[in-house]
Amino acid sequence: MFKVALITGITGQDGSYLAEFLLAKGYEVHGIKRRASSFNTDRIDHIYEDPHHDDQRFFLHYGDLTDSTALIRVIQQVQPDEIYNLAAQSHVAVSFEEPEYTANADGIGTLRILEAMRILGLQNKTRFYQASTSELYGLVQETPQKETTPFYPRSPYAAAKLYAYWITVNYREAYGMYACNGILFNHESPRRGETFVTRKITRALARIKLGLQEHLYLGNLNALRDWGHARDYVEMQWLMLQQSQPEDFVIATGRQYSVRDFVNIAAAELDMEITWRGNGVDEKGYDENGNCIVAVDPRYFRPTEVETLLGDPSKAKRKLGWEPKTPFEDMVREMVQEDLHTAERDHLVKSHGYRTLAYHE
Ligand code: NDP
Ligand code: GDR
Repeated sequence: MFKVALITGITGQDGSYLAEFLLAKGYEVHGIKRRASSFNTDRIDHIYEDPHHDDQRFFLHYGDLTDSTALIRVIQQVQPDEIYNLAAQSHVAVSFEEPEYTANADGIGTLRILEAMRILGLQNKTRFYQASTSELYGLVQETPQKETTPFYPRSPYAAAKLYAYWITVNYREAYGMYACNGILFNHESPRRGETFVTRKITRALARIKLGLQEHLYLGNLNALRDWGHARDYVEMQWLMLQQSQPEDFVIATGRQYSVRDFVNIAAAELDMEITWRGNGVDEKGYDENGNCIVAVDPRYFRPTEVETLLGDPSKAKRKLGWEPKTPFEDMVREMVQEDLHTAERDHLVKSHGYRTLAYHE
């Protein structure tokens, strides 16, 4: 008998990789997507199955983490063996602009799913994974950060995720549910949202290289992160639900780079030289030597910043036998090459007089 999984946030970066992974394992996969005014399934279109086929194993349902009734309806209909709660307003900077919505979707949204499981009597059948985050450590109290390191959230996003973390622990302890937190450090890929710093950099440099864009403006260049590959990390999300006991795990690479390092490595992949500017520039994005100017724009600073994150994944290694597979440099190369490919397509389209997609930072 195949297992049935329900993924919230299936249209996002992790949701798309996890859906591929579970389908390859023989699962029946259901995903919750939001209604949008235009198509929002780019990342999963390649695994979409025609609902008219008899042997369909991939299904999409409308729903939203702010809508209890829809969540209860979908969970009742699907009767999942495993729920992966990946849906979230996941942008830290945006959470300062939309703190209430972020709390509702990322914090209370998690409670809504756990309660739906209880209301439907699924607490002994369905296993639950919560997408927790290294942002919980915020103003770090210990380096490297591990499962026992105290939390100190530094954004409305992190505060909402703190609630989600503890409500997951509470439902495990109160009702004996198989519920666990993956405390995942930053993970990236060619499918990363375009406004997160890594993808913003690889996309902008590829476009600048082909003359499709002039400037790259960034915020805090000194921020340090532990960046892994999303494809490696979704395997962990699954592994955490296959154990005899539910536990929380840190997932990280144990290596740290700055935003500036990321720019330099991506630029080297494109044979580009970088000139750094402390403040924004008015002129074109190249200096007198033809070097690409990367400038700081304080608009991208956050009211409270997380300066440094470095994870200690030794518990995951010891208990789950897990290790990240993709080296940092290979991940940057993959992202750069995919964005270069897209930029080449856009360049071709533009050279034939057609409009390309708008560029937003
Ligand atoms: P993305 O931003 O790429 O995807 C988020 C997903 O959540 C999208 O499918 C989005 O839908 C959906 N979503 C947003 N709001 C709602 C809502 N109110 N109701 C239903 N669905 C909603 O995030 P990632 O894939 O990168 O991350 C997955 C999860 O892991 C998130 O919870 C994130 O906070 C967490 N996380 C991510 C890390 C990372 O480095 N990537 C690290 C640690 C934790 P739509 O496509 O319509 O916008
Ligand atoms: P983060 O990712 O906040 O760590 O959250 P992001 O890529 O947005 O920022 C990483 C660091 O880069 C600095 N930075 C910039 N960030 C953005 N977005 N744009 C810029 O121009 C820029 N310049 C510098 C930031 O200040 C920050 O220090 C991600 C999300 O996926 C969360 O959902 C997840 O929980 C955490 O990772 C772990």
